[in-house]
Amino acid sequence: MTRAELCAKKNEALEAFASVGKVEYCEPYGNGHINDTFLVINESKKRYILQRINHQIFTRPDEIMENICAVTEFIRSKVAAVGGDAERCTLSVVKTADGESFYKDSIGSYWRLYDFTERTITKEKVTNIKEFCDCAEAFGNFQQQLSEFDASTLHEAIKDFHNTPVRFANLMKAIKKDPLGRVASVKPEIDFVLAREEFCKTLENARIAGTLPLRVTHNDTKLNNILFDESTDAPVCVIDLDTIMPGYSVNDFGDSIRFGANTAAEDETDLSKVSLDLELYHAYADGFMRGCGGKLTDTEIELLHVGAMMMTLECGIRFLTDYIEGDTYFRISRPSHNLDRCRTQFALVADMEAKLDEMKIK
Ligand code: ADP
Ligand code: GN1
Ligand code: MG
Repeated sequence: MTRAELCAKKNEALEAFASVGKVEYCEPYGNGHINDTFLVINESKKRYILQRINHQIFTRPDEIMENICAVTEFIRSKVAAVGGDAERCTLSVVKTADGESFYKDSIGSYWRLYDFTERTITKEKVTNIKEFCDCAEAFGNFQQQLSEFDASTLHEAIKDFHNTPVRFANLMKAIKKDPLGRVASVKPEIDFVLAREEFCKTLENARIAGTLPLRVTHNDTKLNNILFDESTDAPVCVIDLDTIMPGYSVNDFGDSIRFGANTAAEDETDLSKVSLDLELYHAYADGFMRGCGGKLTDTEIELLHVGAMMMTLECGIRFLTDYIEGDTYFRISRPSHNLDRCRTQFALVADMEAKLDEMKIK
């Protein structure tokens, strides 16, 4: 879709959310890789977040919105019951004039609207240990808040989303197809993955053996998916709820480490800057376990470091697959962006392997 088309469609969508009234401002917002996000301001200066759901990736936006409505209502009632800030503790879905949680436009794109959570900021990079520890507690707490939510009622937003052996198999398929002839140029990266085929199975094997429980998980626990209070800096709520599904707690832990305890950005091209910050890692582990309220089993705690390596390797595999397939999944802003992201992930995996003993939670 061109920018002009997107613009026309967002106006059509905004009309469906009649309660917004006259719109004064609507411009792209945030740094997400998947959905199109806009900040909307109406004539009363009330702010909203409008998103076009990427339905190439989320093939059932109706199911995603059912998940999000159920989970946010559950969290809100839990927080209200203990006298907490029910308004800001989770996302608030704005309904269309027809009472729906999303709007399907005339060309079949899906749109949703949230109240903008005021007096909050998002962060792309960790600046101090306390902030990372707070983030850990927020994601741990999110899991705890949902511990009584019946996971079997959730739709599987993306099949096999964090099933690493399936991600491995998808890479093999992409290599075989090689639609753009890129495979020859990424041989070291492919060899890196092939050497870790057995490792990819670790968590799935633990689940099959019955030692790793399935929980309601967030599945995209990046720092920028938490809103922080702009004055106190305390976490206010967890956002980006598209990928809530049954999953492993260690993967929620791991994805945060991948993104936040890396001394470099996700797409850094100078690989000498990439490493695991062990101090951040352990601060996060402490905060996460505290946030989970003692609910993690011994096996989960023993596998936390595996989750960190797994999410980093898996994300690298996904970036590499997308590079080989022609950058059809993750939004890129330069031709080799996905390859750069992949190399950063693999450099981080290599550093984690060197620090394995120090990563184990004792
Ligand atoms: P993506 O899936 O593309 O990452 P997100 O749902 O994470 O999309 O939203 C992108 C950005 O928009 C977030 O990082 C955050 O800065 C901002 N954002 C999203 N929802 C809200 C909200 N309810 N209030 C304030 N900011 C928000
Ligand atoms: C995507 O949408 P965003 O940027 O929060 C992706 C995650 C990846 C992440 C890598 C639905 O998340 O799985 O870990 O990029 N989300 C989806 O930065 O695939
Ligand atoms: Mg996000």
